[in-house]
Amino acid sequence: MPSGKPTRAAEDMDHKMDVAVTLKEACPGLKLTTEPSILESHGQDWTRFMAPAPAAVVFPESAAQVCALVRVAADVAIALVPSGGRTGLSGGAVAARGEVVVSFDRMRKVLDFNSVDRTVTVEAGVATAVVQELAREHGLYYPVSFASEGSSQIGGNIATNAGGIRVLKYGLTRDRVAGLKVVTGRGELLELNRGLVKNASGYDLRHLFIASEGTLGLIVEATLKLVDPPLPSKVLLLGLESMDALMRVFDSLRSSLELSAFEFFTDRALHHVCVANRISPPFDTACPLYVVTEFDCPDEPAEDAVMERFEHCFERGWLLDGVISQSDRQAAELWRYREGISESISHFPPYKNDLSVKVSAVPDFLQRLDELMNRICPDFEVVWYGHIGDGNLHMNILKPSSLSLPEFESRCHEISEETYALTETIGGSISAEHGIGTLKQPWLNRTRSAAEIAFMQEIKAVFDPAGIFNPGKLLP
Ligand code: 2HG
Ligand code: ZN
Repeated sequence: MPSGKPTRAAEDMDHKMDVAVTLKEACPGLKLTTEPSILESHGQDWTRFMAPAPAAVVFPESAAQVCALVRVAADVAIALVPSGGRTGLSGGAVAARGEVVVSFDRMRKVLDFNSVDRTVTVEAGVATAVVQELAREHGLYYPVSFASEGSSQIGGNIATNAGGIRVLKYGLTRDRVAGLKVVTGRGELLELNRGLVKNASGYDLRHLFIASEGTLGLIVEATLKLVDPPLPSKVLLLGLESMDALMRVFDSLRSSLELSAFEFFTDRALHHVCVANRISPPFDTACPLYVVTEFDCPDEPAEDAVMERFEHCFERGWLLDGVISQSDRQAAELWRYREGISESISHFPPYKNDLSVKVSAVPDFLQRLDELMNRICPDFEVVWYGHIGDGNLHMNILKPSSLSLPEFESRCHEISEETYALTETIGGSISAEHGIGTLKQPWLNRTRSAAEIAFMQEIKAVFDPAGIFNPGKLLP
């Protein structure tokens, strides 16, 4: 028998077993697993840069079980990583250091629909698409929408303040949250804002939990505001001549149309979507840039306004080509060119940037970023797309097959230094809608001042005194 000090791997294994045994004893009704395939699936999100290594995954079924779990975890210092649909792109739901993953897969109840308040109250594990469907069934609309809405969960949407393609008209997840129930690091259940429209009774703690990335507490329930169903709409897919034309077209269209989305992508992005989905490009003319935009189009005057705007842009040389949807089916086909991009490049894998600047700064930002990429990484393929009507650019750097994942990551870190320095100069953010997680954490100071970060750390210590919630994420 070998003797001497236990190895690091053996210590890790012992720690994981201790954690599982402690939780099993202290929380007898809580479903817990250490099954390797579930540790792997539930210990990661869609980022591919960290290996999952949780000690266990737990599946609470009620807020009371979450409270009990947190009390035990705080007592014996067990780190908890909240996990929703795990569609995140910044490593916020990754458990790579022997943490316990708290999955909300068994908290999927719809608790209430109120037609007078126009709200729906759901447990945290309810999928975004279920809320959308529920709203539709009641003749209303839940406007937060993005490609992963079928599997992403409301708790995760709130924890990252998810955006998506309709922010231009309807705002972010934050704008939809009328009330929250959260479990703090002391194991207390807080009910925040109670679904009220007006509530001038002091600090609105609800907003601290939105975009907190699981670092302040566990969201167990949410009351969400629904809106009127949208008017009939149409989708335009446009081919553009230059980045400069992009914002001119945006300005021109929104001067007379009610836009609900204005999304862009480059020819490289189009190439990957077409290859992955075996579809043809939309136009015979190859264009450097494309826009998918959706707008209310309830009647003939609205259709006339679209044609008038299209001709205006075309005559000025901003547009090279365009097609307008004639049916819902065609609208969905046009959206596919934009919505399919992320998945079509996921196998490389890409290194993701989720940048935002003020809309007025978009042209300057795009041009300077393009120059920067050409200077510092001409050897990499960089794919651009995003919600450019909100000032949000998704810049994906694709891993060449010649580099290992760690080599690629280290090059991307060097690139990030410069990308984020530029973003800071322009007054932007290094995360528009994906969160900071672990991937962007080293650069938080490019977007938040030292004083802000210090306040954020103090706030965390108030809600999570034992430091058990998602340690290492968001904050240094
Ligand atoms: C999107 O807008 C998503 O498609 C994913 O936010 C962005 O893949 C990305 O970088
Ligand atoms: Zn996006």
